[in-house]
Amino acid sequence: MTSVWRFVSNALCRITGRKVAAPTVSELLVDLSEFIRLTSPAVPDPAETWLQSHKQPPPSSTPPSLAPPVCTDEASAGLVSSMTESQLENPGSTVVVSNSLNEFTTRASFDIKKCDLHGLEAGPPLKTELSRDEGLRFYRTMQVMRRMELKADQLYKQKIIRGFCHLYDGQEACAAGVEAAIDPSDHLITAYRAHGYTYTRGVSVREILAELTGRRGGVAKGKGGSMHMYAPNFYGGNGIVGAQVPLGAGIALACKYQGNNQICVTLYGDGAANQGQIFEAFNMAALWKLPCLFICENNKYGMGTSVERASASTDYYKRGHFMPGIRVDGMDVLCVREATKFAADHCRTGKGPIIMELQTYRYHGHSMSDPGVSYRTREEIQEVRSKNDPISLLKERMLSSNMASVEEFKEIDIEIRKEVEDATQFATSDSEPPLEELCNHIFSNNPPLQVRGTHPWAKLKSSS
Ligand SMILES: Cc1ncc(C[n+]2csc(CCOP(=O)(O)OP(=O)(O)O)c2C)c(N)n1
Ligand SMILES: [Mg+2]
Repeated sequence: MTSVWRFVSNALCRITGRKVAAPTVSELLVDLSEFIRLTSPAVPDPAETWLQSHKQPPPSSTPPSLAPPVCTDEASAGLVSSMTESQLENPGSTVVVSNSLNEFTTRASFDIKKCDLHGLEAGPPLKTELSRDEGLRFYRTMQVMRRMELKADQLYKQKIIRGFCHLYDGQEACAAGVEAAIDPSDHLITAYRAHGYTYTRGVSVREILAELTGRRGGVAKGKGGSMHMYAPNFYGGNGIVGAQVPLGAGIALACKYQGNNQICVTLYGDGAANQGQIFEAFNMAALWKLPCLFICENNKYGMGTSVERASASTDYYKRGHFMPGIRVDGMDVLCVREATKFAADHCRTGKGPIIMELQTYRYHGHSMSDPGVSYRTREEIQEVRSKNDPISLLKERMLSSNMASVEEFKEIDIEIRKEVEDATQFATSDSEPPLEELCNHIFSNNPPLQVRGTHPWAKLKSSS
């Protein structure tokens, strides 16, 4: 044992340049962490990358301190290996960092922000539990969305992606938290800012990016683009502001009619919240007690107009008037998950629809043609990034409660980078759909369902 100790200690001295062998466990650990720091080039924070691409200095302050977790379970020791990025780029190089020794907490409970309530006596809980596996899964899901959007930004600027393109970075906790609280067999419909939900509904990064570049391997065979992606129980991707809300109520009507205990999550923005058709949909959903969870993703702006300038009341969770509502911290994935569980349960138990307002923020401008800094200050964006970023919040929580290590997050980041790079490779090399496919795959059934007066394209044959 002593000789092993001396061997490891001496090896570390050689690597880290330390003159005397580390005599204590803590000194050895310091050496080890220094070694990891020296040999692992920092994975650039996506926030920094984005800011740099926008000629901005990186945010200076660190994420806020979080409520101390109450550990409920002790973990077994975990072995975490961390490959450096240079190793990824040069598979032949041999630097592998192993930091075993971590005793991870497998489950912890966290305080979450109280939701504001409308027409309800009780709301979601103020504490929630998180397992290490769930936490890592949330981190991964959000980080994939972030990286995918940053890649879309880059491809757009290179003119490889054309047309409309609305990015979702900043809002990742909404999609990850909602999806964690519903079942894949539940239904979901959203507006044009749809890349995040397309991913959480099960579409791969590869199919999403290939759709954005208009290639045949895209999820809509390269014919839909950014705003028109679909998957099982996912109805897009809708470009007309607010139009998806009555559709969502219709899907909820189908759920009720079929008695299958499913719900429809119907998402819209703060800008859409002022549209007339939203209130018509609310009325019918409440009248018929439809299992519809209306979610207003309040990201503070509709195009270049702030909510204060656009809305007589910015209490979007109260907009249903006769319908109950909750206002939720949409930057905290745990808060979103708990609130969605509560709201979904409300719908499923026959109480009818409910509104959930998720308070969130979009980092990018409205679309790729909007730099996003003429109607808000750069400082405002940086403030949110540095104090309220959904990914950093979760990461800090998990680190401060010993649920994962820095190296482990780094390793996940490297895997994700690779996944996104591979997807980009595909999305830029796959072929475009051939012209003879232009009129195919328009209808889901073949022959198309005849609806009197609504099929001016009836002469086109569908071969879906
Ligand atoms: C019926 C209709 N009116 C106007 C537009 C133009 N438009 C596109 S997005 C948008 C703002 C919507 O903002 P919000 O609902 O807050 O969604 P966000 O972009 O913030 O996700 C507007 C006015 C449109 N697409 N459809
Ligand atoms: Mg908005």
